[in-house]
Amino acid sequence: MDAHAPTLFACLHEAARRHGGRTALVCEETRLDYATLFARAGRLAGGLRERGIARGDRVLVQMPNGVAFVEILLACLWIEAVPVLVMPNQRTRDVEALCRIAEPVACFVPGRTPSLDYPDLAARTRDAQPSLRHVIVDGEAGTSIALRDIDGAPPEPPSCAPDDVALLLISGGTTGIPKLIPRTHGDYAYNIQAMAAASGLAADSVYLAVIPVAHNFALGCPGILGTLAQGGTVVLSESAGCDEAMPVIAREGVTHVALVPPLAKMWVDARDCEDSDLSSLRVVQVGGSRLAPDLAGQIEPRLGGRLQQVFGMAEGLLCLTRLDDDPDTILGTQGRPLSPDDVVRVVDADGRDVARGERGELWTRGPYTIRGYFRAEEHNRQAFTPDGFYRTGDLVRWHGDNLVVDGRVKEQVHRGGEKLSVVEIEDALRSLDGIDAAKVVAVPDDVLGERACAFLIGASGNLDEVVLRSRLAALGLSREKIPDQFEWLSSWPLTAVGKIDTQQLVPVAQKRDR
Ligand code: OOB
Repeated sequence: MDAHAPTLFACLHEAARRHGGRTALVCEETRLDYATLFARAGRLAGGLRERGIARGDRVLVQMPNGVAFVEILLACLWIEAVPVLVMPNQRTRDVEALCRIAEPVACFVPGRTPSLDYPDLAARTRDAQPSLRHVIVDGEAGTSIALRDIDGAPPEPPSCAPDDVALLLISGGTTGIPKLIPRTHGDYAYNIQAMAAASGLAADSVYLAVIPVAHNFALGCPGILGTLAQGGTVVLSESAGCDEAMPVIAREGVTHVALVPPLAKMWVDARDCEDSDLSSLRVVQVGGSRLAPDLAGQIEPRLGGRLQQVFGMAEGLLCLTRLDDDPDTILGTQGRPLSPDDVVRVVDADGRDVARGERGELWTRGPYTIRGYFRAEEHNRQAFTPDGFYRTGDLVRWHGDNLVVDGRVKEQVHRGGEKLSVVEIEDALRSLDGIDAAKVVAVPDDVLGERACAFLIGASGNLDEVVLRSRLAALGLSREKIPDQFEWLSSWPLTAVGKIDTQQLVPVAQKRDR
């Protein structure tokens, strides 16, 4: 990274200086202007430093969408401590595993909520994790430290370098132990600024965060940090439900919002009865998992605002449709890389480039993509090539200048001798009357190696399997692509950020007697 590139902290600090009196944050009844937000973050930074938290120390942050999240993040950057951003509903097992790798000296948690006693959990983690000296609670603290009691004179702004690690993100994978992703000041500053430009976000924009801001999408694509670096207004909502979020869009004149596909579906369906004025919306970003073309087509008519598909990963690479792309590109592709310096290869199982337009695994290297996970040498040898490409595990193909994502390499069903694309089967299923949503997973099978199990959601009740098979055949789906098993659900199991959690579906399919 160029030594003169701006750092993440400098981008944000400069925006605060330029836009002091403008509204930076809105959360329920709280409204903070830039000057007040930075004054509060500075005092928190001073208090943390007085407690001995120093440059390079890792600090676990497991906070919901709220003002405290932003203040804590800014305070950490201020004293050059490295926040480890954990999703509020990330499982305890994950958090403990992350602690063993990151060895944080402090952790920030909310007060007790109806669903989880965060302070109690954090205190127990502290007992098991010798590095963890401070448990800081935004609420009733008990034996821990209350966030409101941390206060000190604001330190001098830091003089960090672009290559310094600014924050650690958590990998999105749902298998195994999550990995820590070191994002630097320089790469993340580029990330938020280039994404702000590509999504038309400027000082007069209002960004609504409904998915967890600990996730790269709502944090920096352009997310809350991209908005703050532009002098725009961030509106934080802890709930993504239409009844709460849509009136907020109307009240605050929200221009930008980011959704994951299951949430986009909920919002589109809600418009049958939810009639808040959404006419302020300019851009609706959807990403995180595959957006089916039929749902993509309903975003603009039902929510207003331009659809922008975002195919991204916490490891770096961001692909996105541009606001002035033609409708076929916006509805049918996941866009093209953010930076002209992103290098994308589409390769076969032996790592050879496939012909343009053929499907293969995406490998990438570029100015804001990591070259290795934090403290994971062994895993890094598999996840990165010797010349620095990140093996994403995503199956993609070029469609003109844009990429189409066809699922994950490991999600293909290896049935008998064939490799089946789950996306093709899901699209066929969803086109049938009575099926609202479909997810096909590969299930280990004694006879076939793997079989295809289709999980289905339909408002009008379960359809008979024989009928389903004949309808799929009538669509022209070849025999081996017709799922071996069908299971009906009333709702999806979701990951911490709200994607469908396929890992939870496999055991359900396995349990069923066949
Ligand atoms: C985002 O980041 P992660 O790290 O939670 O997950 C990354 C993975 C990708 O490798 C891909 O498998 C999947 O999520 N994914 C998509 C997708 N966007 C992400 N699959 C299909 N279509 C898409 N549009 O999920 C993320 C980070 C930044 C911006 C947006 C999403």
